[in-house]
Amino acid sequence: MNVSFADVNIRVAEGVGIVSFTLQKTAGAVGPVSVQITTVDGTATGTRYHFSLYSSVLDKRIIICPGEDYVSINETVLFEIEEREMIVQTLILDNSLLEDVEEFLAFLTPIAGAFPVAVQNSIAVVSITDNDGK
Ligand SMILES: [Ca+2]
Ligand SMILES: [Ca+2]
Repeated sequence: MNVSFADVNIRVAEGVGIVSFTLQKTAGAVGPVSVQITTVDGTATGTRYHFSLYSSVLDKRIIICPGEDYVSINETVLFEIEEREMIVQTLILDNSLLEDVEEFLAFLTPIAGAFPVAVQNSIAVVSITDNDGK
């Protein structure tokens, strides 16, 4: 059984809000299998933590992501027997800095389980295009 990124070259605008990775399971439908999806910084800088605070002015809670460009992923993804495709999403952070196109990588790695799984097209590159230029 194989799990792969459907698209290994993903281009998003900084203001897009969310980036989606489509994971596809092919070559057989036996058994639940797990893979790990992990992001690694390139020129784009991720964050692994958030904090929240309450704004009495807005009467709302505000979630702050102190990273600069996107929220990192380090998740185990389980495909059930019948599942062929899954989408993993994370946040792209819209700052107000004028920047070049920045990139980060997402990796798929197999997790040993009852059913063997291999990964193909296991590296996806996300390019974030700045939206603060003139
Ligand atoms: Ca911006
Ligand atoms: Ca920017």
